[in-house]
Amino acid sequence: MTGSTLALILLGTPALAAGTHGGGHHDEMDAGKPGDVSAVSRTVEISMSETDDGQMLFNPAELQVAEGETIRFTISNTGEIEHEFVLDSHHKNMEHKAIMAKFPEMEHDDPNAIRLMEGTSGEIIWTFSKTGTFEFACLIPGHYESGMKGDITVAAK
Ligand SMILES: [Cu+2]
Repeated sequence: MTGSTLALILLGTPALAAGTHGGGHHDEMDAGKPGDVSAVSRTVEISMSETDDGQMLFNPAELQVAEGETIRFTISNTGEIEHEFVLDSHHKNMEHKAIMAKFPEMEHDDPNAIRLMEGTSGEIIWTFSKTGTFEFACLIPGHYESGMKGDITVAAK
C-alpha cells in the first residue's frame, strides 16, 4: 500500500472502509516488489495454523534471503480458521494492523498479501530488492498477538 492510499484509508470514508485497499500495483514497497514468475529462484513453503493451546503460527517463522532473490511463497492454511500472510516492513504491518483492528472485514488486493480460508492455499511471488529485516504477519485481529509473525532477513549479495 502506498502512503497516499494509506492516508485515504485513515481518513476513513465508508466506501474505502467496506471495500478493498491497495491497488495491485507493481511499485516497489518497503520489503521489495512483486516478482516475475520467470525470475523465481526458490520456492518456500509456509503453513499457517493454530495450536491446541491457542497459539497461531507460521511455519517456518524465519527466512534468510539474498538481496535480489525472487521467492515463490507457497502458503497453505492448514488450520481451522481464516488466516492471512502479509509481507512488509514491521512498521507498515503495524500501521496496517491498526486499520484492520477498526475494519476486520477489510479485504486485501495488495500484491504483498494473501488471505486464505482454512484448508486452502495460494502463492505470492516476491523480489527482495532491498536489504534489511522484514516481516510476514497475519493481521486479522488477535492473530499477531497469538504468535502469527515471522522474520525475513535480506542480506547484501
Ligand atoms: Cu491468522
